[in-house]
Amino acid sequence: MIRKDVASLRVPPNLADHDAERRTFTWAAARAHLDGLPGGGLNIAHEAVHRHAHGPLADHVAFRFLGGEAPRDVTYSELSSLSNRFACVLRGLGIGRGDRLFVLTGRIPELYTAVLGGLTNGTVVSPLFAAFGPEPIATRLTLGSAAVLVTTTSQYRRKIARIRADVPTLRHVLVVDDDGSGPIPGTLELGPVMAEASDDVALAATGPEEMALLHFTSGTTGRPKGAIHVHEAAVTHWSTGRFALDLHPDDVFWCTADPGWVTGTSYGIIAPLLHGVTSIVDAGDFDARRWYGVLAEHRVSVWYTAPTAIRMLMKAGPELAHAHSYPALRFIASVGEPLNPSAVWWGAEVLGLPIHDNYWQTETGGIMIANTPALDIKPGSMGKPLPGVEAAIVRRDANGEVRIVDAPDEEGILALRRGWPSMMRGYLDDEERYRACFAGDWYLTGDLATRDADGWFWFVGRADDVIKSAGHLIGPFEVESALMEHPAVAEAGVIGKPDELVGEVVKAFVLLREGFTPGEALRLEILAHARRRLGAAVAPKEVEFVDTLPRTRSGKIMRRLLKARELGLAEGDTSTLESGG
Ligand code: 6R9
Repeated sequence: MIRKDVASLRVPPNLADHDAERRTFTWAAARAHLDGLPGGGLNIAHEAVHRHAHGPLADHVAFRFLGGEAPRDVTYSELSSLSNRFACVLRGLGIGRGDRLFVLTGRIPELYTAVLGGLTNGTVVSPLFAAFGPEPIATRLTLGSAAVLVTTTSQYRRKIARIRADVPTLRHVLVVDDDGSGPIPGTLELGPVMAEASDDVALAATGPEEMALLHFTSGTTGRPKGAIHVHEAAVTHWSTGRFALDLHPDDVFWCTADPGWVTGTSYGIIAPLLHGVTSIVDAGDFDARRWYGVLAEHRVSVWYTAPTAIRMLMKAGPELAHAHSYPALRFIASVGEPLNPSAVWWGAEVLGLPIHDNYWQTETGGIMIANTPALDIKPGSMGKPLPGVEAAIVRRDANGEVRIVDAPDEEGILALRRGWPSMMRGYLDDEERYRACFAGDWYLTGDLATRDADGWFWFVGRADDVIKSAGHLIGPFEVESALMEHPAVAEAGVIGKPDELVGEVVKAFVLLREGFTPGEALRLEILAHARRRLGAAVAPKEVEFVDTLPRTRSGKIMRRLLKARELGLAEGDTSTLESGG
């Protein structure tokens, strides 16, 4: 246990007494910290940007973009103006409220402008991960009925050109020229159209329950699910920014997640802006030496990162960390996958600050369970439910009824009582899968966990076959489908193979068609095929040829059995798997 002494914290935490705040907190009171719009409306872009642009924060830096030749600072008033210009561009193209805007770029300023400009215009925004290959991109653009896409010339030429015809709803593509390759027929160059656009546009008077963001996430089977989030979600982003990330006005905040994943949007864009703080955006990939440099040089005070990154820093050795000092750093949080107790301690020893694990999902829109600054840390635990959040461990009884498990330390499904503002409002066009997530008032996360006698929650494993690799959620079905498009592949079963560094790596078991023989050349060819289609973020790292794939009587591939074999467990003994996965 890491004991906290609130009096000794350099900055008094926003949440001085976790349990006491939970007793008095109301969402209505949190909502009162936002402006709202006349007539009961709410717009995330107004709360995050425009209201600050006309107040004392106008000249405060909203984003510091790293990755170009020199850091580029964008103030709240500049961000507001750029977002308005982008909204004006959309309007000029006939893109309005409820239309769908997708963004596929690296972490460049245009991504942030497009997201906030889209929201300003009342357009629904869906950021995609730039390391997706053409197939996951096409699937998401199609499911989401994309009307407009913002991307770069390099992404366009490599991925969009070949799938564009498959997405008939896609009316406009705006490109940022990132490789000097010049105009592409059928696209508009973003720079020039932005230069011509006016920044004097009326904010869309969106309602709190109007769709704002669409985040795709993966399930065990079938197509990706588009989790619908509404403008009201900003209330959770505000309160979790305050309580779980402890944001204070002078903070320099660095969320290392990409907006193509939910963390990078909720906490890489919205929450810090709601609090009027300065955020660091680093366009580069992980690099231990550079990351320590960013923390030190830009005087990051609150840092939100992920277990894989922390494990990579641990591996890089303490010397690199000690090449700098971090006098500004005061709070470190982590999310996305289980955080090893040793990583919590590593933070305390090497950086002088323990790492604070927290838990949530694409569906929950914001942090639900957290180790907050004043709360003692039990390393290995995800912490306690935040103010406004009620969590429980539940199980189905013999009749299929969901029952709350009251006894401590009993494993069951982690459930959250519905009612927090950033809960998804549905899966796009998939009412059935959405309904299946609930039992009465309880949202079932699909994660297995325990709660101890003191009320701390402990992650046990996922109840399904979804893979978490480097914090990124990957659906095995999407990978299997892409593999089966290779002429040699008859069938494929895909699992997450435990990995010390990235949590799990994607591994595929492949059954070849008649006439193809296993061999190194074919294995590499299948790996390359998958990488081309799916992109580096999703493609398997390992392919193993098999003679048979284990199946249920109904013909479904038993991924759990594949995993048991991989782990050298007795095949009948998949119970260990359930809790270990
Ligand atoms: C925010 C985000 C959600 C899944 C979730 C769980 C896993 C998230 C975790 C954690 C252990 C934590 N997860 N936080 N597992 N400890 N602190 O990651 O959203 O990409 O939708 O993933 O990630 O399995 O259900 P998303």
